[in-house]
Amino acid sequence: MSQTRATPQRPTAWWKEVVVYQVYPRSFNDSNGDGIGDLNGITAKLGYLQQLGIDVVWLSPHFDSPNADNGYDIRNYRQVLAEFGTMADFDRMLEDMRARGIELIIDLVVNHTSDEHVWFADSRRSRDNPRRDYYIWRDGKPDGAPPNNYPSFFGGSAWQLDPTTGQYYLHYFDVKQPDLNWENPQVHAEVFDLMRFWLDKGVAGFRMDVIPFISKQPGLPDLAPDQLAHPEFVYSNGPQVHQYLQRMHHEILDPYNAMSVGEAFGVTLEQAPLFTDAQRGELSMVFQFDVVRLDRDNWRKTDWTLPALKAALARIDQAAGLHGWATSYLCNHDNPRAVSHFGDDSPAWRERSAKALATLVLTQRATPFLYQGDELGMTNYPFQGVKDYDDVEVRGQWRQLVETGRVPAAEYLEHVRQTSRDNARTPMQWSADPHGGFTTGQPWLAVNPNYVEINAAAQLEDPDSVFHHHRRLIALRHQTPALVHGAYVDIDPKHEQIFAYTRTLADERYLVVLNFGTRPLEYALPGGLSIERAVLDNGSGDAVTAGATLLTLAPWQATIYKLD
Ligand code: ISL
Ligand code: CA
Repeated sequence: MSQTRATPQRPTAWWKEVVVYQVYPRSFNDSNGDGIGDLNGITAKLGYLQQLGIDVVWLSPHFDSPNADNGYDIRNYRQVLAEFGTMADFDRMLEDMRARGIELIIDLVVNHTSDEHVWFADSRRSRDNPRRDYYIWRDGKPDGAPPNNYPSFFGGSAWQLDPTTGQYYLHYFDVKQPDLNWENPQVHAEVFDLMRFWLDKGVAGFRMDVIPFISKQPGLPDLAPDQLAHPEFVYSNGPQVHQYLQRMHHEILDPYNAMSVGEAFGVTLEQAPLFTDAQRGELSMVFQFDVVRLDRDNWRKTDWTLPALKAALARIDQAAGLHGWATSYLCNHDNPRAVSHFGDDSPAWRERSAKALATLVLTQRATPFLYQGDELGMTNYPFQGVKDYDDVEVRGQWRQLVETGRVPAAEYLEHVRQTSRDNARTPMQWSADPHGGFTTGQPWLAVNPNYVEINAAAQLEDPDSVFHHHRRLIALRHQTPALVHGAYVDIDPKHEQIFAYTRTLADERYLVVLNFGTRPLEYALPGGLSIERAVLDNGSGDAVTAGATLLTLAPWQATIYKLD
């Protein structure tokens, strides 16, 4: 679909109409055989993305970085990571994307930088360095302990003692990711300047990494015991966050009519409208964690039920309300693969359940975000020992939980196998060639051995593939305003296996019915609904007759119906 770039003159919220595809550059496509994905590799696959029909690419960090957290630790915001290519490669990629009607949003990581960023190198040099207050420095306790009990998400304390000046600096994530001090107006100026740099190159907006964290609690008091397990609820609730975002909107996002999606880690559904209500002038939309973290207690995997999933989605829709907007996603680079997490990745049901999940993601009243490989039904990786993992989060948790004897290794590995971020970071599976056609070299992270069966080349040739079902769903969404803007009503929230909801815009009414399971069952439509016709299903539905009110649902059937 050709999508002309939003221009400052365009008043419409163009970002409500798009389907976004997230590219994790390290794992997308390697064009020069060094085993690492790169920008030219992305450019080589733009025809594939155009065929899929997506409108926007969200590119995970492509900036110069020492890769302590795979690029979420930026050393130079205006330089492309050497392993990914050059600025000329970036410009060529962006030009080719836009020639194909694809917009690009990039990852704005400004809660923290790399400790190798020149700002931090200066800041740590002396207590009176002009850039000292770019970061958050505090004296330790009189006994030398850290300033407070804040934990890092990657294990250990969120404070690191820096011997040069004898003070601690704050890092919510890795020790190599010092938090920026947003109370310092110079930090605002530096961030707004780098945002302009990329917007002036033609980038259409930003995904904003843990953006609610940028405002810190005054005085940085200790967390209470019940807050320690989930510090994100405190970190995301600082007093200035909305002022900072309203300033960013006023100075940058609004003048450029830029799309902005905030990673709202720790933001409750009651708080979400404060970020997305268009009348407040902050962000276009946010990622909520209520679905992807439904079955998570920190590093532990817990169970989930379909009614709980449905309730979370209904609350996300309500939180968007009339003046806000939401995102719809089941996977990203921080989560396990959608079909392994919420579907059934057994050989019998993987494809059909992957199509059912795609139907769910692509028919919400929200901007859908697909993660690279979702469109192929790629699955979690068969991790064995801790050495199979690359993720700094796993390494930190292993040190904190297993090496201290708090958690038996086998127990930790059983949970992290299911929840690890590395599940989604294994390389894209392009073909049945060695390493899935991702690289002609040695991949930086092992390719899932099931690439022989699950790969893009095979699916492009198979009209019933997961890929082509995504393509049909995206095309349907593009031509059906009710599936974008229509009111969302879950018509059977308590049902344990059926997910059924309507999307209504004026006199256009659609019904989406998903059978979340392998049990076939009869389903009598509640509320006097009757069907006009089936519009699109995942190859398992029966042909319903007009006026039908009783459905016979096959295992993992996913059907979109037009209602009378
Ligand atoms: O590990 C998590 C919290 O326990 C993840 O949910 C993740 O770290 C969190 O959602 C924040 O994610 C973002 O910021 C991190 C980076 O590691 C993630 O990849 C990024 O998406 C620090 O930049
Ligand atoms: Ca490469």
